[in-house]
Amino acid sequence: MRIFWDERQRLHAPEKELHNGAFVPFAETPARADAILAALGPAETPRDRGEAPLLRVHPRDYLDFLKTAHRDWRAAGRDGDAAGYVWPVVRRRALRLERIDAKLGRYSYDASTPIAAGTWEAAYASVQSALAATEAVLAGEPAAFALCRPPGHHCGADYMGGYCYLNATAVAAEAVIAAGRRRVAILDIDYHHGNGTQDIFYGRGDVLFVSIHADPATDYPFYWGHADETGEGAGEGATLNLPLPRGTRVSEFERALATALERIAAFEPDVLLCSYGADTFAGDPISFFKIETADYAVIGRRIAALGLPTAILMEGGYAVDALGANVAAFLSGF
Ligand code: Q9C
Ligand code: ZN
Repeated sequence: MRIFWDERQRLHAPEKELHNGAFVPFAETPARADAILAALGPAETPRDRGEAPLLRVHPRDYLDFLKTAHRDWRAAGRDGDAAGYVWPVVRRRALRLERIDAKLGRYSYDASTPIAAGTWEAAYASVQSALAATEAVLAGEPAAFALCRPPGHHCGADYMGGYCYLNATAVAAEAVIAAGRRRVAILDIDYHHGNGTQDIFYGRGDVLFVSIHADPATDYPFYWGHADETGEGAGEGATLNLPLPRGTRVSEFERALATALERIAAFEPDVLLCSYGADTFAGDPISFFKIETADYAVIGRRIAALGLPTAILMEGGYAVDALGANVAAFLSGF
């Protein structure tokens, strides 16, 4: 299988994140990529497809914010990584925001997504890897893998969150449509609900979003991913959320997966994009499912059995020692 990764994706390396009230080492590290590359072998560097594909999803002002945030943070006399501390939840309105702290709040929804010196460059390169894998699939590869990190599925059109700054899966979906294909299905099997991806396509009937994830009643991102979120307008019925309880093992996961795959098959998409997170692993330090390494091969095989051209885009997975084996097992199913 063709594997895409750009060395610039290493440049994103925040020091700390706020976790359960304390600052702890940032979990979404470049070492994750090292672990995956060590298990998969050499990867191809994607060709640079520019900013135009990103602009199909993300507005100009948001990209400008991401590019300049860390510089503005330093200019304000701050050390370390840029992070917001106030969010415009009440009586929100369009304001011309100058102060970096105001912009950080405007363009984010949580406190676990700091901006370091290399964040823009890395997130941009991560999307380029996703576009390369998508193009390979459009050109006839049955499946391709993009080692996207930073990940993307919590990021909306104009907000970052959950370690995500640009939504690579959403940009890939729009690239598929721009290439003249009619329908795209997204299957998100990260432990956490892909709220950013859902939000971007919530009103769209040509992009099906199906997600299996930890019940947001107990797990991040809490406010989205509930079973009664089904889309709106032209997108009514084109969102399917299958929340599962903490402690879920592969047998229950497979039941939800069967439901997900049935819906995807009925949608008859031209391309499948799989937002794959290995944080469903039993040993994941921040998650609570009980999937084992060998299970991922079975899950991969079930998805591959749809027979759809499939781009697999990396999301979460924080048990670094097992991450390479988990990703390799999943890809082996294809
Ligand atoms: N106390 C992805 O897997 N932090 N993002 C949770 C819980 C955010 C995970 C903190 C987790 C985001 C792509
Ligand atoms: Zn996750």
